[in-house]
Amino acid sequence: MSQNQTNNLAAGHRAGHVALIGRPNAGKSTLLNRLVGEKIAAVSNKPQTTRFKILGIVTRPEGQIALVDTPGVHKPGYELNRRMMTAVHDALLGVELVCLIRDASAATGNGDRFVLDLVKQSGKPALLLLNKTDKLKDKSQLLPLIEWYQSEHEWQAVVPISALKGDQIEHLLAEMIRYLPAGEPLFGPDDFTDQPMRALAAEIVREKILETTGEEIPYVTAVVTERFEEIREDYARIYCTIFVERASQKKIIIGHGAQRLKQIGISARHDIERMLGHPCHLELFVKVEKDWRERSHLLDEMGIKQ
Ligand SMILES: Nc1nc2c(ncn2[C@@H]2O[C@H](COP(=O)(O)OP(=O)(O)OP(=O)(O)O)[C@@H](O)[C@H]2O)c(=O)[nH]1
Ligand SMILES: [Mg+2]
Repeated sequence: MSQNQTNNLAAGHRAGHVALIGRPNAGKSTLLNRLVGEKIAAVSNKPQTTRFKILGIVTRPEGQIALVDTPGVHKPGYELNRRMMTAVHDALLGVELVCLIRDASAATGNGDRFVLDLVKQSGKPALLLLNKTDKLKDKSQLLPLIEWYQSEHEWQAVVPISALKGDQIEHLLAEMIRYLPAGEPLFGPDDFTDQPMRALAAEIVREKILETTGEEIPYVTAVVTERFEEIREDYARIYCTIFVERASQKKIIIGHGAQRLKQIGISARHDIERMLGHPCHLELFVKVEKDWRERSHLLDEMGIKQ
């Protein structure tokens, strides 16, 4: 054992994996980005934004948290959705602590019961995170919710938060670390995700599409980075393909006079450049691929694993 490792253990260092589980739109990816301090997951006001597990690493002197963001729990229809739900089950198996995230400003529905049952069945220690407290007029509105969840399950802690505004985030980190096992850091001090740059770039493009289009498009769109060329240390060329299912959807994404696609490209490039720390050239190509949500090889290519 190295001197560093001995020091870490003597200081009570803790480390482990923590899953973020919840209904679509509960704010899991917003919380992941907030805790990691980098934008690694796409966020949108449309449900089912996240499609695969995304690891985010939070390193503090007292512990290291490997956070696993997951797709929102929903009834799977297509192969895409079945894979999304497999990612949820997988995440639950591979962690030491589960965080159930609930939008505290929304009414309780069958979906909430379903998520609760998944957490219970996992048999893992769990924290209950009541998110979006900034939307509540009065914090006492949380009380019936807390009562219901506590009557259903034994939580290590209940933590009201606002992932968007950052309320109670340091307290939440301390609670997560507290329930992790003693151990050495699992990742290097500068690591913050398991996602390669090309995957992050594709997710940024997808987020911009969700931002600029209406209700129908999110579900039928996927983005793949076909080529990521690091021309110089300070310049990259990135080529992404946007998949849709029908010619009419392609028209929507491209927009009148190609204005929408241009807008998507500009705002995606802006975010990608910020992530890379240098300029890049971003080219977007829209392709109609009927039934891509059911086609295994395309889903594999998109990184949406079986
Ligand atoms: N007011 C408020 N909005 C929030 C908060 N957290 C997240 N949101 C918003 O809720 C919406 C959904 O956020 P996401 O982080 O994409 O939710 P998610 O749980 O990852 O959703 P899926 O990936 O679809 O399962 C976005 O519009 C966020 O800006 C919060 O604390 N307060
Ligand atoms: Mg998400």
